[in-house]
Amino acid sequence: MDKRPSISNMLKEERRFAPPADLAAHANVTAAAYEEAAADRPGFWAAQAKRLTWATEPTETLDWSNPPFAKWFADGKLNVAYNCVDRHVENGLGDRVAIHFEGEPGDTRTITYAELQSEVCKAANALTALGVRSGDRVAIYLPMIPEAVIAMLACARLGAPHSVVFGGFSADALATRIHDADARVVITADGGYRRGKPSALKPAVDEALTRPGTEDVRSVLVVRRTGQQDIGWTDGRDVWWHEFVDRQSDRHTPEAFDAEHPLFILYTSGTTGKPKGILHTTGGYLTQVSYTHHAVFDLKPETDVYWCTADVGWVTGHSYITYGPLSNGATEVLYEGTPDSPHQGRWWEIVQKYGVTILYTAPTAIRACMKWGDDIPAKFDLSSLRVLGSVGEPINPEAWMWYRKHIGADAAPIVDTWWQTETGAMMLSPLPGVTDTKPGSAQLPLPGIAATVVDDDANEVPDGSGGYLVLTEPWPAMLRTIWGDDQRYLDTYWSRFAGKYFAGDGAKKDEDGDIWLLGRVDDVMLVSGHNISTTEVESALVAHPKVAEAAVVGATDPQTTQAICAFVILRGGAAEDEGLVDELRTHVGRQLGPIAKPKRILPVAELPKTRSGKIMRRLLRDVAENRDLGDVTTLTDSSVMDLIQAKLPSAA
Ligand code: 6R9
Repeated sequence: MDKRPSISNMLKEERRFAPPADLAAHANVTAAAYEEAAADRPGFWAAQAKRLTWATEPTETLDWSNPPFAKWFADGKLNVAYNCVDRHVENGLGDRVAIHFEGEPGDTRTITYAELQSEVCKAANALTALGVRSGDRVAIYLPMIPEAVIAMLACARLGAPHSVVFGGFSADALATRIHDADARVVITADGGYRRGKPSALKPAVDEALTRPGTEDVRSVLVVRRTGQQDIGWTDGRDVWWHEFVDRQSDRHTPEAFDAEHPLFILYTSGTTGKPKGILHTTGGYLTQVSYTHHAVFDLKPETDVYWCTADVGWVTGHSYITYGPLSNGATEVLYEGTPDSPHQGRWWEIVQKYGVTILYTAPTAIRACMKWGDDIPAKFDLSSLRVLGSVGEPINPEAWMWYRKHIGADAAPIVDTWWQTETGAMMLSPLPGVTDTKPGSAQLPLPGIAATVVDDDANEVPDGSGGYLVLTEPWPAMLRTIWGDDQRYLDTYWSRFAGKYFAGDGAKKDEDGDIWLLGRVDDVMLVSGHNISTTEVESALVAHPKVAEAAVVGATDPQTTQAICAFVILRGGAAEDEGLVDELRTHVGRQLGPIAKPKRILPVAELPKTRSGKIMRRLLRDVAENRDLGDVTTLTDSSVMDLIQAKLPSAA
């Protein structure tokens, strides 16, 4: 077999931003954390585990006797909901706001920690009354409303692993996930608000429960969110939350579970094959999400107002809406809707209204805001913001600069956090009070994490070269397996490089040894013998003042193996004139070298995205190669593909 050359390192980025002096002076975590962790990694994590309140303190830290099946803190016992709720109330913080809820239509709810405690207790009592016992699986299919967080915590309180299914998924996707996890109860709502309209959820549950493999679901607990939908009702199976949960006692004694007790299963969409049920457990997971939320956002729970814009249906919502912030006693915003309903300044209006200090969002949203124009955030007072986070995709340096300048007033540090559903918690990120940040780079493993970049033969690449991102030591929040499929766990993550976790992402080390993510390995393009990263070409395109967003793919080409084909979205106001394509090709050539010049460039109105906002390059490759489109079910909006195909002169 031909040995593939390593991924090229073409993009050079010289800009550096030092942490603000007063943030650095009062930072939760300093450079000493790296040294402590390097000297004794398990000892470092054992110290972080003390952030939690254990019913039985662990004496063991890591059991790696049967790799890659890890056990962390195995002889410790704790209750996750107690750690996220009750202990704060016991510590006198019952009146602190846990959640500022903002519904899309503008309705609001303020929930203190004391109120959260009674809501979670009532929900736990309700689930118990529905027969849920420790170890039973519960599916949660809800919009972004407080009950989503309450339901997760109620399950955690009972030791009943939840499987949250994103509310935008179809009845089929829901049925597959209910079946795979063998869930017995489903928690849902009549509907939610999306782009100014009520959008139904319950009918999808009814449909899912007609599919084979879901017969064992005995109860469906239904939140009345919109009250505007006619919904079907199955007596004896369906119960209203407001009738059944609200009449339960608001007292409930939490039971302590083993640190390795399953906490949740979360399915990764995955581009091929059946979705993988990623299994996370209790003590190690909570330790790492709590620590990283404290360290990476420099959270000061007394004064900060934190907002993560993700959906609880994704891992970012699990770890950085529910478990991380609440275990730290944070005050957070929970927003139901989309960034442009009813207007394109909605997010900035929310930041201003609640005085948000820490914002955690995704590059796709930042690029959308760039496209809508600088004048929109400029209308709002964003001066409360002091730390900005990014997650989900590589952030193009120009999007990073825009985020810093137009949202962060050229002062707030940006933490670009690399991690995955599988890693459970953040793995690579700058620290806001320590790191000199570089636009577009996740930079370095967090204290206690070991990661590097290797070549095809598993050798670490020298600084200045590209390869594959691997994790070289076990970490507390790591997935424990794929639910019901240990072999797939071994094959997917641990077989590519012996003894190392293969993340599936391309990456490079720059001259300082800092790590840059280069996109999924499956998307890397082979052009005339060079492996070229999609991320670098996209970033070069986004660096042109007329481009807001870009997606590039390698399309089969008789001369060069693959040819670079770029789809670009222009910034508000930029015209699609004749010279544009040449101008962009020249610009990329100048930024990265002639080899990276796209052969074709197509301005488009939208790009195909997964429901969590990641660009789906596979579909664009199908278009560029004039193939029939593959599976489009995970797309947010499948009509964008028709628009893109219509633009292609060669398409049928
Ligand atoms: C948290 C989350 C994981 C994949 C991951 C990578 C991409 C996430 C990133 C990033 C570059 C970052 N990714 N964060 N790429 N820089 N800061 O998104 O989990 O949905 O499982 O996706 O997302 O490709 O492998 P998940």
